[in-house]
Amino acid sequence: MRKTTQDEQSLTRAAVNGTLYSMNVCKLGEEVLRTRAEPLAEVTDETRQLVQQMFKTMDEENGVGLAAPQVGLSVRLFVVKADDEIPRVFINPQIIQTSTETGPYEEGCLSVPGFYEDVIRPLKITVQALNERGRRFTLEADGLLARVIQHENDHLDGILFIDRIDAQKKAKIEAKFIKKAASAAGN
Ligand code: K1U
Ligand code: ZN
Repeated sequence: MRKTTQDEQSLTRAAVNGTLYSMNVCKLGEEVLRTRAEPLAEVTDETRQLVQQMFKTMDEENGVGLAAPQVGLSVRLFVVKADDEIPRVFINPQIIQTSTETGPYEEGCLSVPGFYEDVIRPLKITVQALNERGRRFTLEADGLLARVIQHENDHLDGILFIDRIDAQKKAKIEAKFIKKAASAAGN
């Protein structure tokens, strides 16, 4: 029998019995957040179950997006529910165009809770991806939607929003985060 990879096993665990479980969100310091994720080979019922669990987790955490590496799965998939409240799924996404016009927006991240910083990014993008039925689509986005898609797409490449801010601010956040995590662990 072919050996399954850790990701395939995790995907299976996420879909046990068809029951919707929310998932733990990985935090700054965990290796999976710094790993380039692999494309998803096919879109199956298991993928759709994972997508539902990711939406449930995102809603419970009051997020507007969530990428698979944030729930410990190193695959190229993310979900977004921005200000229009439309749930959108992006599998093997590619940002094929970005506007030359850029601007700041105060970003947060469920993997770096409690910290917010202005990040400068293109204001408009065009993205191509597969949806949860495995169909290819192209989307032009601006506003919060464009912002969140870029933030989530970064997660697939092991990039966090703190990598896109001033180095001193990043170092301060990392130090505060480590301190906060240590005190939460009772150290
Ligand atoms: O990837 C994530 O960690 C989710 C993240 C997405 C995101 C929010 C804001 C700008 C870019 C990307 C969050 O949802 S953080 C939650 C949050 O603080 C927030 C929610 C709605 C609007 C703005 C921030
Ligand atoms: Zn994030």
